[in-house]
Amino acid sequence: MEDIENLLEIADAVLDYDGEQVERLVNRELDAGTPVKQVLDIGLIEPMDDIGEQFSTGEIFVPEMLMAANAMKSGLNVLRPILAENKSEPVGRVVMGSVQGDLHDIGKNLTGMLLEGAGFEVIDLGVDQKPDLFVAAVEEHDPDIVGLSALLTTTMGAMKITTELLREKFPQVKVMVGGAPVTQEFADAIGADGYSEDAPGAAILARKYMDELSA
Ligand code: B1M
Repeated sequence: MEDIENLLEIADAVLDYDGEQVERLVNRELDAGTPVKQVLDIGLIEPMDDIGEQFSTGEIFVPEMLMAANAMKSGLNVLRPILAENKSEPVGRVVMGSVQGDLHDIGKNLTGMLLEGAGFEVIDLGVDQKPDLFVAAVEEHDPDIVGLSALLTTTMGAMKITTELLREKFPQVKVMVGGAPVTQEFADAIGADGYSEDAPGAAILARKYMDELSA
């Protein structure tokens, strides 16, 4: 119970847009031995849902949403080395990015960190990536998997175009999609190989693909 209260203090600091405090409290929890997943889920991810809700109801605006995102990132930066540890020989290579028109990158970054933690080499293209840039990145890096992230209903079209283009040009490369508005049905409809609703699920899916590719 005390642990939960400590974790809610992190969430409060995100809601106060106080990155320094988030960083300090996340370090405190790690020193105390609190499981990283709890710090991530309760301390960092859950308050972003509150932020989204506050934005939807007009209580806050884009600058506040950005400040909350930056506060959350201060905490993610502390967790990054832990989430990405266990590295040895890469089990596979993933190119990933947020699709054209989409500037959201927190979920993508988190997915990238967990893929690194699962042993993958991750080439992160960043945000707002045109379909052609994904194609060029596949030609350059020869990945096993491409991961696409979209957070806006308006950028799901770019996800569709990118997936179709990748499917046509590189049938051997697995395309994995995710992001808040994306669903399994949408993934199936656009011809993606797979969908995961969260970052840990994406790492599990990517491992499954590598098993299939090496079978
Ligand atoms: Co934006 N935004 N935003 N925003 N923003 C949402 C997404 C929104 C739902 C808020 C709301 O209205 N309630 C809404 C979208 C509505 C819709 O389309 N349905 C919205 C809007 C409207 C906008 C703008 C249009 C606002 C405006 O300008 N009027 C604008 C668009 C900018 C653009 O992209 N062109 C905009 C801008 C921004 C900021 C820049 C201010 C900032 C982003 C900062 C950043 O990312 N660097 C921001 C933020 C912070 C949010 C919310 C509040 C939080 C997003 C987030 O980081 N969540 C968001 C509301 C919400 O989601 N609750 C909102 C935490 C993160 C860990 O979750 O990214 O979902 P998420 O990732 C999850 C899963 O989706 C999954 O794994 C993660 C969890 O483990 N996942 C994958 C993600 N990618 C994956 C890939 C995979 C697998 C899983 O495989 C490859």
